[in-house]
Amino acid sequence: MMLRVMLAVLLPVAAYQSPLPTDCSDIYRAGSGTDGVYTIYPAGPTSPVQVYCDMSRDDSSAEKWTVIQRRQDGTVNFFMKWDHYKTGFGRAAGEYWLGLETMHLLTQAKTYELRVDMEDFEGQNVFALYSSFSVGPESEGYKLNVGTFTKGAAGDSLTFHNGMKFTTTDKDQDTHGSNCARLCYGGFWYVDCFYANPNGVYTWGPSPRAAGVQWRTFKGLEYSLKTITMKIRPVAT
Ligand SMILES: [Ca+2]
Repeated sequence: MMLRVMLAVLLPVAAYQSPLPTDCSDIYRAGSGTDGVYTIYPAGPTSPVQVYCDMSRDDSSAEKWTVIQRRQDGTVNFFMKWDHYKTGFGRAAGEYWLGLETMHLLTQAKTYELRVDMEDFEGQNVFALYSSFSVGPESEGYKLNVGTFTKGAAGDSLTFHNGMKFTTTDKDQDTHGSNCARLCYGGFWYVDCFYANPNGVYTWGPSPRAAGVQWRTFKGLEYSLKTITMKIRPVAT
């Protein structure tokens, strides 16, 4: 009887002292400082999500980057439908899309900034940094809210997409007369259609049409990038 009472008192306290991590910053604070795949719980203890944590970039900050999208070798098909973009696909150790629902849950819980790292096939590495990033609820089409472009030699190809709902081949929420996901072979917060197409077809450099992995202000609309990674971290308070 005595033991049962003690457990009832102790268990909630223990759970409170070790909350499950919701992003890579939480994992870093819990003592893991190396880049790699970790498990986060943005939707609670019954919904683990595998994610890649970039712990090493920008060592000076106590906040660390959670990768939400990554292309690097063309091994994962990104020409996917709504349900896949909603729940996520690919593997955290390689190419993947974290999922719109998880992005929404993460970015409604904390204020995040966004960094987009990219590389061409000639070895140029550039980035674009945005002061804030959040994804609205599914009931509002997973609308993109991106803050000010603050710096980066990649230039600003994302502000154009700010405020747009997400479009896939089977869910047209763009402003184009046709469906941009079909025209550009991806899924994104298309307008009519894009300045950035990070989820386009992986086509190894020069691309004859605007359907590759593209960032217009870096390499134009006829060049598909070697790598592109979207990552978010809490804004230091
Ligand atoms: Ca349309």
